[in-house]
Parts: sequence; structure tokens; C-alpha cells
Amino acid sequence: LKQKGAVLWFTGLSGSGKSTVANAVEKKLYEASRATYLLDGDNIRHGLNKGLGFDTKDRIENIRRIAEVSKLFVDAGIITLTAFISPFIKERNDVRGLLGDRFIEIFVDCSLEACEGRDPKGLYQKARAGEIKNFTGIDSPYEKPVSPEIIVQTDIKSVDECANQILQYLNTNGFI
Ligand code: GGZ
Repeated sequence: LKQKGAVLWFTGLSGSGKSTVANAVEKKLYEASRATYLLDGDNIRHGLNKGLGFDTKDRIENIRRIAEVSKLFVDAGIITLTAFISPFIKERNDVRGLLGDRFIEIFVDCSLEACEGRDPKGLYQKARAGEIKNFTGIDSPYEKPVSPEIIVQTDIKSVDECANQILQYLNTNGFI
């Protein structure tokens, strides 16, 4: 029984496909008999982090708490997947410091144009109209990872190809 925990830390713009790829990876890990847990906006921003917004201070606190929770899961031997924009290099590096070699940074690389074109929730349109302030990529920064373990290009590759790329990495590095 493999019980080597790790966090698959997905980072990227809103609409880049973080949750979609993370869900596909989770399904494949289940098929490989690995215990997993997915942390995303649905179970974190509506619960533990209810009350946090999107200014810089709140985003930093959002990521800090997610990192601490991830560490608990990783300690329990679980492959933890996190799907948050996590826009700042500094905070992601802090998570790396907390988790060491169990931190796997995955840059979900998708151009702003493509994300904005998808706009599944109409949020970019609202941000452009000034109805949402501090929207990542529009009037709030996104700092691309400098040396992520994995880059998946969701505007070029299919969800399945991106998920397989991640599984390949986990296999090569003894996590599955
Ligand atoms: C960015 C926002 C904002 C602003 C609401 N900026 O595409 P979504 O809807 O489902 O994912 C986005 C989500 C981002 O929350 P995170 O916890 O991932 O952000 S961070 O890591 O920066 O703390 C988007 C929605 O929340 N959303 N307002 N202003 N995204």
C-alpha cells in the first residue's frame, strides 16, 4: 500500500481549467487505488475561509490556511489536490517551504484571452464592466510560476492529456 502523501498545487487564472484537470487527475488516482482529497473553492471558500474576499490580504490568508490544511492531509499520506488561483509567487514559495519535497506545483497555463473567451461564469465580463473589482488578470496581478514541477497547457491540450502528464510525473517520482 502506497501512502506517500503529496500536494498537487494547481495554480492559474480563473477559467484556466484548474478544477477540471484536478478532477480528472483525482479520478485516475482513484483508479490507481490512491487516497486523495480535493480542496477547492466549493469546500474551502464556503467553509473554513468563509468571510475572506479577494483583496491581497485576504488572498494571502486564504492560501496560508489552505497550505496548513494541505499539510495535515499530506501527513496522513493522502494525495491532496488544491485548485486555487494562488496568484503570488511569495505565497506559493511559502507553501513549498512548509511542504518541502511533497509540494508539486502545477502551472495551469492558459492565455488570458482563452480564459476570458471561455468565461464560464461570466465573471470576466463583469470585471471588464467594473462590476467586480480586483479580478485576477484584469485589475489584480497573476504572477506565473518560475520553475513549477509541471506545466499543463490547457489551451493546447485536452483535459485527458493534461491529466496523463501529471500521472506520468507521479509515477516517475514514486507517488503511485
Ligand atoms: C478572481 C474571483 C474574484 C476575483 C470571485 N478574482 O473561476 P472561479 O470564480 O470559479 O474561480 C475564481 C475564484 C477564485 O478564488 P481563489 O480562492 O482560487 O482565489 S485566490 O487563490 O486568489 O485566493 C472565481 C471567483 O473565485 N472569484 N471574485 N476578484 N477570482
